[in-house]
Amino acid sequence: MRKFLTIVSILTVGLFFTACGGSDSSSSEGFSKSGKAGSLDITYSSPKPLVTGNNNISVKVTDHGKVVKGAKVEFKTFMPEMPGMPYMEEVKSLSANGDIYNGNINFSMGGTWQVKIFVEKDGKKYKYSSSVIL
Ligand SMILES: [Cu+2]
Repeated sequence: MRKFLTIVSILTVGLFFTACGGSDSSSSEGFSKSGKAGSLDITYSSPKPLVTGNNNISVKVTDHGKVVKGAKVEFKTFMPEMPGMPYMEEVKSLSANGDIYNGNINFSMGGTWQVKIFVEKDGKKYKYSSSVIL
């Protein structure tokens, strides 16, 4: 329960800063993180800051600056077992949508979530490892 209250406090502070950032453009209020999956560059983003619950996540995959289309992209989230909570995991296949792949990603609780993005293209498999804190 104390952890829950801590999370609520953090969220409240976060909302406070968001509310005070009125002059920011909407794009700067969103979420974005990038990294490498082998030779590929991966960016995953959301138009809004990530929240507990549903998030509209987009993944962009590029190969030396060129957009990679026609890949199979899976978005895995998991959280190690913690006191009072079993190991949690969800894998979602993202839908191709123009230059990006997207889907709804549900984070069922606050805390640190591990993120793995699996990309399969032309028989090759790539993996990007990341994490988010909610
Ligand atoms: Cu947990």
